Amino acid sequence: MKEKFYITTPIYYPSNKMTLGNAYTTIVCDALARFNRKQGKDVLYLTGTDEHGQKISQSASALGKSEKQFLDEMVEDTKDLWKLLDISYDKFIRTTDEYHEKAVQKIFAKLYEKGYIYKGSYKGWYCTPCESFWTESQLVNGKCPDCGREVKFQEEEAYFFKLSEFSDKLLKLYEQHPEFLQPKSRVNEMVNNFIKPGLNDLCVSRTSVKWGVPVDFDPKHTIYVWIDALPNYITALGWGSDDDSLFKKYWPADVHVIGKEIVRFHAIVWPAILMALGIELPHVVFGHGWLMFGGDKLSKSKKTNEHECIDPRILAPRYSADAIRYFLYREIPFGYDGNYSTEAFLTRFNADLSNNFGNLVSRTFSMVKKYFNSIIPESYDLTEDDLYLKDYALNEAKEVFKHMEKFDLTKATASVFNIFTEANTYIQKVQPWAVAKTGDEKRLKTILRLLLETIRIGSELFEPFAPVSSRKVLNALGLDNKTFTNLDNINGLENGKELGSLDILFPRLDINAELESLSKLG
Ligand code: ME8
Repeated sequence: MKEKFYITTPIYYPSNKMTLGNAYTTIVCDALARFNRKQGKDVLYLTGTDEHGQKISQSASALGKSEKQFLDEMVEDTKDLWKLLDISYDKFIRTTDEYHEKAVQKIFAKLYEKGYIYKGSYKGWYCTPCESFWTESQLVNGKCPDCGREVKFQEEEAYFFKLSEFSDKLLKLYEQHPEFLQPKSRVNEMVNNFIKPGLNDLCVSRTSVKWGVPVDFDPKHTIYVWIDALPNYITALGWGSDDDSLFKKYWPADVHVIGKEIVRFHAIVWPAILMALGIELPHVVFGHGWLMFGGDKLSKSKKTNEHECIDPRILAPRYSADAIRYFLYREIPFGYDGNYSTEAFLTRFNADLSNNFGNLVSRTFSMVKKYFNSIIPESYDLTEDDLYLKDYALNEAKEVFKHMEKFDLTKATASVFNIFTEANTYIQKVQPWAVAKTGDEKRLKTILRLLLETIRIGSELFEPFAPVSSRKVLNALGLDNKTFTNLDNINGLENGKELGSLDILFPRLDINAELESLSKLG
């Protein structure tokens, strides 16, 4: 049986259109999903939307729409965006899907029966127009952080989850499974900021929120936020339904990829819920950093999102999804915060995609065309220069796998580009055009074959990150393999086969002209 790999994004709030920030996580997971598929694994890549709560109702009514109509439109926009960015998710869950709502009610009831959920009362600062509770520390100058109006201290009946009982078990989990929470620095954050000061029980129901899943045995309550959202990772697999075959096959998740601001919920609350239910824990929770723009976190509610120059819906058709994807993997050190700037994006586009990868492919293909009518030449004796490039490429290929094992997409893409850079250096060194003049056909054939093989290896490895351009190159090389093949040798191409034609992969940009035209957009 094939090894399985189950990967998830957070389920995003569709209270507003998805940003490049949400796209970031989805793009990251896509490379991991594609890489694992290319390793021959049976991959399930889950994403979706978190559709309950006051914010959704407010966003819908502000537009004069019902929640359902508003959500359907948002989900359509989200799915269109994922398509535009070549996201290869296998399943999309909506928390308003009936099977999810039923399974969440079942979880709530089960936790209640087992004594992990009890009835108490919730105290906080209530903003009547926003219908939202806030804690003291969330208030801004003593007023509602959303609308700035007066708040009043209020108490309401609510159910609580006994999170406080799980401190020791969680500490033991981090100790026994150091791989559970990554990057490592997040473990100290959890232990020092939350577990050591003492975990509070978690409020898991509200009577004031109408747009939510009702507690079936006490329907004036709706199930609040995390206990509705987190279980999506198991309900999507059919947990709690008549058909739980996917759950049996794919659970536990191999990795939940999330932003750092929700690590607390995934590394504390989620394992506690699973322990309480007696369900196995996910293998890894990876909390990546934030994508920043002009010093601010990119977020749905912030003005930065209104800049069209960072709207992936504008960027992708203009520069290709591959280019956006590559930039994010390469430029934002995976696991840490990183800046998005249009200038850095355009610069990388030219330097890496156009001048390095694109140029390597186009000059090699045009030499094979010029000297050998586009027929893939055979290889003869390798010189020292050839052996150096060969070993270099095969070694970097191994490095890519090591980095991916550690979820280090930034280093993985850097290793792929080391291969392209080295191949370009090799061309300058061995000067095939000069060899052509000497009439040494065997030598010329060997050089060009080695270059084609190096391009093959690089493109194979690049495919999970930049699927469209890499696949074009692989197809032009006559390959239609789905899984990684021949990454430990330079015999992956067929002698005598004709190369397919290739357009320019990444046409070089006039950076100043692009900056000017983008600045007019937003
Ligand atoms: O938190 N940089 O939904 P959400 C990096 N529904 N990642 C970013 C980002 C940025 N600037 N902005 C958003 C929720 N993200 C809950 C999750 S899961 C059971 C429930 C990504 O719409 C990142 O993955 O606010 C972050 O965790 C997520 O979007 C937040 O999405």
